[in-house]
Parts: sequence; C-alpha cells; structure tokens
Amino acid sequence: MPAYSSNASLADVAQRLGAARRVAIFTHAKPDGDALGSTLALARALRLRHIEATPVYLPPWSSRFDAIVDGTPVLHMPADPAAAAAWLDRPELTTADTFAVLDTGSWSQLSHVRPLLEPRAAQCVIVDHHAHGDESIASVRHIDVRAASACELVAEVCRLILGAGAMRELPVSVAEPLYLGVATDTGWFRYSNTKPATLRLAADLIDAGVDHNRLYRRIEQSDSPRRLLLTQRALASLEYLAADRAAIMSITQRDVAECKATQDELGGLTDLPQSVGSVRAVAVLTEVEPALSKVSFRSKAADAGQRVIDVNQLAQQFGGGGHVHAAGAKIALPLAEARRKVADALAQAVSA
Ligand SMILES: [Mn+2]
Repeated sequence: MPAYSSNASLADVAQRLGAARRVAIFTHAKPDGDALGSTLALARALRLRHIEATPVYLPPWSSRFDAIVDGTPVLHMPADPAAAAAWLDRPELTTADTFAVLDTGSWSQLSHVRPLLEPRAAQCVIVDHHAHGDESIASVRHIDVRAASACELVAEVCRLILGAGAMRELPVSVAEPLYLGVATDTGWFRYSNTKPATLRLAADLIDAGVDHNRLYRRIEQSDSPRRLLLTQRALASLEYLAADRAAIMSITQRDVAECKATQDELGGLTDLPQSVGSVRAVAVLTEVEPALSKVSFRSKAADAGQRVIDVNQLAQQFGGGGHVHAAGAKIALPLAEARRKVADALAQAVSA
C-alpha cells in the first residue's frame, strides 16, 4: 500500500485556501453527510471571505440533501460518462486557481474528475480522515485517521478562514453542514469513533445556532414509503453465518424495481442486523448490474477480550477498502456468486 500521509497543518490548509481567488471543491462519488457537510461548510466559509468557491458533486445524489444545500451554488456532475467528460470544460472548473478534495483522497472515488485534477496536483489540497488514498492527487495534504469525520478537520479550517475565536462563533450557515458531517459519520454519536472532542465540537456547533433535531428529521426521518418495503426485501434475504456471529443480506435489481425504489434508497441497510447481540460483522450486497455487485461491510467495536474485526481488510480482499468498522467494495460477479464469496470471507473473518 503506497504512503498516504499529511505534509501540512490545518493552518497551512486554511492559509492556502484563504489566499485563493476561485476554488473548486470535490469529494467522493455518492456523497454522504460528511462529504456534503465538509464541502458545503468550506464553500460557505470561503464565500463569506468573497472567494468564489463551488462544491462539485459526483453522482448519485440523495435528494434529502437538497434542503441542506438550500440555495448555495453547487454543481452536479452528469451520471453519463461521455456527458461528464465534456462537462469538465466548464469555466467554474477550468479557471479555478485552487482545488480542494475533502473526505477522500483516492482516485478510485474521483475517477470521473481525474482528467481535470491530475494535471493540477500542485494547486490541490486534500483534507481527509481515511486510512488509504493517493498522495499524487494533491501537493498539500492534511490526513488524520483519528478524526471521526472530515468535518472535524474542516471545522478548524473554516474557523481559521473566518478568523473566528471559537467554534461557537461560526455563522450558523457554516456550523449546520459541519454538524451534519460530525453527526452522520459517528452514527449520531453512537459509533466507537465518537470522542470527547467530537461531542465538544457538536456542542459548540449547537451553540452557534444549529437546530440538531431539524437536521435529524431531514436526514434520518425523511424516507419514502418505498424504502421500508425495500428493507422488508433485504430482511427476507437475511442469513446468519458462523454461529450467528455475522449476518449477510442482499438486494436484487428486481427488488429495487418492484419496490419502485431508487439507488439512493439502498444505503443504511447495514444498521439492521447489528441490532442482534451475537452479530459482530455484517455484509449487505446489492446487484448493480447482472455481472456487477456492490458490498458494504460493517463491524462492531471489540469488547474487552474480543478480537477486532477489520472490515477494511475484508473489503481489500475484494479490491475495495474503507475504515476498520465500515468498508465496501465493487465485485465484478453476479449477485449470487458474489454473495457466496463474501459469505465465506465474512464467516472466516469472524471465526479466525
Ligand atoms: Mn467521512
């Protein structure tokens, strides 16, 4: 695995971005709350300093985030690869003097914008909390795997850019997306990555005026009726492995079609099997195409005397990656075959 580490402080990053004139901000494909929150907070902080900053989102986009974006200028890249390639010629992108990549540092997550970013590495800044990535993307990098979310790091960058004495002095327009990332990447403060500093930052952001329950309703309580039907299909496919120590589920394209669901309604299904006491790790597969499947892995933190189940390692066996307790991969196999291979690897991981 090539090296992926910091060569700059958050103050260096803030100084670099604060000196820019026009900034294009990128994050991983299929943005989650942390990806959206970190990019939106940075764009709003820079705009308050009269720097033209534009977040760019790679599909698929979750419509529940529209209420969070709330009029801030953002760009959505077209899903069609040919259209996406032509789209990269937009002046907002080609005339930017600085590029920021947040909550990822991996070409595999940025493949559609690689032709734009690769020749501009000298003008590019990464702020990330993932364990693996490609240093070649950016000449300025701040990578901290101890951070529970990219927003924990970007909060400090925003504070410095705005010259705020404390986080609770941030404008609410910046504090709100930061809170979104801090909350969602910690499973609303339930996951093992939640630290005292995470909760202190969240408290400061609420002091800054964030309506945390409104955010919770927008993000966690806004599913369509179809989504619960899809959950029913996933549960119908549930199987326990290795004496109930792991659980696996899968969703077919037919399930998605029959429930009239959309791609962005597939996330979060990994939470359900983790409600079972004996289950230590979970895999959920989705059929992307007849010969392409996607798998999401989750594992619970180890209790005293238990071995850590590293799903990042498990995902790497399938050409993917992520974090110790949350990772994923794309597998070029039909769903049934992918499910058998994942089941074997998962059973071994929780038994070994
Ligand atoms: Mn993140």
